[in-house]
Order: sequence, then C-alpha cells, then structure tokens
Amino acid sequence: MLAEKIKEVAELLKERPRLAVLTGAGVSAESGVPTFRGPDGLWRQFRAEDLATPEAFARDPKLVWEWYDWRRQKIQSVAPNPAHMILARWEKYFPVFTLITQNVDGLHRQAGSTKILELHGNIWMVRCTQEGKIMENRQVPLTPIPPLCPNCGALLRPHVVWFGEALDPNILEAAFEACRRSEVMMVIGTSAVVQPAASLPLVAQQRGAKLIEINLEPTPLSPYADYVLYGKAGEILPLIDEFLFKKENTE
Ligand code: BJW
Repeated sequence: MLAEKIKEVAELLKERPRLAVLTGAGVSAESGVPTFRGPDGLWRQFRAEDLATPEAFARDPKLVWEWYDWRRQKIQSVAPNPAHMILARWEKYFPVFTLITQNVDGLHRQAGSTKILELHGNIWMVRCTQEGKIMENRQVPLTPIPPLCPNCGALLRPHVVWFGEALDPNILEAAFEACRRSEVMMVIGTSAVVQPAASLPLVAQQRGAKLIEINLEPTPLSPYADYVLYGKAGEILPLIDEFLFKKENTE
C-alpha cells in the first residue's frame, strides 16, 4: 500500500512539476533535534508561554536564553539526515523548487540547500533589541547569558519568531507566492497547527496543486491531502528519490 503510494508520488514528481516543500520539526527529529509536540516534544517538558513569547523574554531574558543555549548545544552536536540531504538535491533536480521551513536549526542549509525560506527565523542568528540589527552568533555555550550587543551593549534576542509575533512579511509573501504557483506541494514532518504556516498548503491546493503529506501520524491537513505517506521522513524520502532516479536512468 505504502509502496504503491510512493510509486504514484514518484510518478507525479518525475514530471518535474513546480514544487513547494514545507518542512517542520519532524524532518530534524531523526537527526536528534526534539520536536515541539508529541510524546517527547519540547512543549511536554516546557511551557511555550514561559519560553517562546515576547512577554516571557521581557519577564526573564536569562531563562529564555538558557533554554536557547541548551537547544543550540543540542543542535550543534547533530548532523543533517537523509531527508535534509534529498531535499538539498531536489533543489537542483526541479526547475522550480521552493523549500519553506518552520525549523530554526539550520540543518537544511547544512545539508546543502541554498534557497530556503525560514519562516520562524534561525537559532544561529541574534537580533539587537535596541537597533534591530541581525547578526550571526555561533558561540556555544553562550557567555554571558543573556548575550549583549557588541555595538551598543543592549540585550540581544534570538532571531526567531515567537507566538504572537509577526513573521517577516517578505519571507511570508515569498512563501505564499511559491505555494500559489506550485503544481505539487509536499508537507513534511509538521503537526500543521501553527499559523500562518499551516495555511500555506491549503493556499497551494486552492490554486490546483496536488498535496502530499509525509508524517508519522494524521494531522489537521491530512483530510485535504491527495497522498498521505505515513512513516519517517528520513525513510520515505529516500524511497521516493530512489524511484525517481531509478526510473530516469533506465529510460
Ligand atoms: C515526523 C517525524 C519523522 C515526528 N518523520 N514526521 C490563526 C488561528 C489560530 C491561531 C493563530 C492564528 N494566527 C496566529 C495564531 C497564533 C499562533 C498559532 O498558530 N497558534 C496555534 C498553536 C494555535 N501563531 C503565531 O503566533 C504566529 N504569529 C502570527 O501569526 O502573528 C500574527 C501577527 C501579525 C501582525 C502583528 C503581530 C502578530 C507565530 C508563530 C511562531 C511559532 N514559533 C515556534 C517557535 C520558533 C522558535 C523556536 O524554535 O524556538 O515555531 S512554536 C513551534 O511550532 C516552532 C515550530 O516552527 C512551530 C511548528 O511546529 P512543527 O514544526 O509543526 O513541529 P511539531 O512538533 O508541532 O510537529 C512535528 C511533527 O512531525 C508531528 O506531526 C510528528 O508526527 C512529525 N514527526 N518525527 C516525519 N521522523
């Protein structure tokens, strides 16, 4: 059953349609980065309101930074998995390909993807709370905590999007545009509950795109998907990829 669906999906992709891909924490799970929801998710251990809102940061920047420092240490010690690697390769295979990610871990870039729309920012970037200047910061572990702006001495914050904050309008518009013009959209490893990211696949579908979901379990998007492939992204994507290239080479 799964094998049949994988074959159908590969046939669809073999036509090299305009492809948009939305990824979430599930794509990095096999690398060892914790997801947010689910049995081992971060939100089981920590309260989002205490750590991932502007109010939480205003209340206790040290606590928030300690959490990010812990996550940065974890992420620094892991590597991209086959799902990241295949998506990086597909960037070159599909003439029109847009990778949209909710992940802040930078693993897509590390795998070789170059054109990435990072909807929720990047954990390796920091932003000055006074001047708004965005800087790369890869210091692990961070000292001091909280870190201060090298230019003006003000508090730095992680350059990520917290609940209640607006996404970068240019990145969001580019993501919506890619979805609007896509012929196929793949949604991989996201619970599809966080807005506005969760709306992107529906926009693609309204414009006629076929929707393919890869996840361990059903999500609110599943009833709308043309194909739902249940399994690990790092196992399903290689199967699709193998089929794509095997077929190509034998023709
Ligand atoms: C696997 C797997 C394997 C596991 N293989 N699969 C409309 C309606 C309702 C609410 C709202 C709305 N509009 C806005 C809101 C509020 C809010 C929201 O959506 N709340 C809902 C939760 C109810 N949204 C916001 O606040 C957003 N801002 C906004 O809309 O602003 C409007 C505004 C406009 C103008 C001015 C001001 C405001 C911002 C959302 C920011 C989200 N931020 C976070 C933290 C980022 C920084 C950080 O990482 O620290 O982003 S929260 C967290 O959730 C993180 C993720 O990117 C995001 C999504 O999570 P994701 O990736 O889906 O992960 P999980 O864990 O949920 O799911 C993993 C999935 O993988 C599961 O399904 C597994 O089964 C699967 N899986 N292993 C394949 N191996």
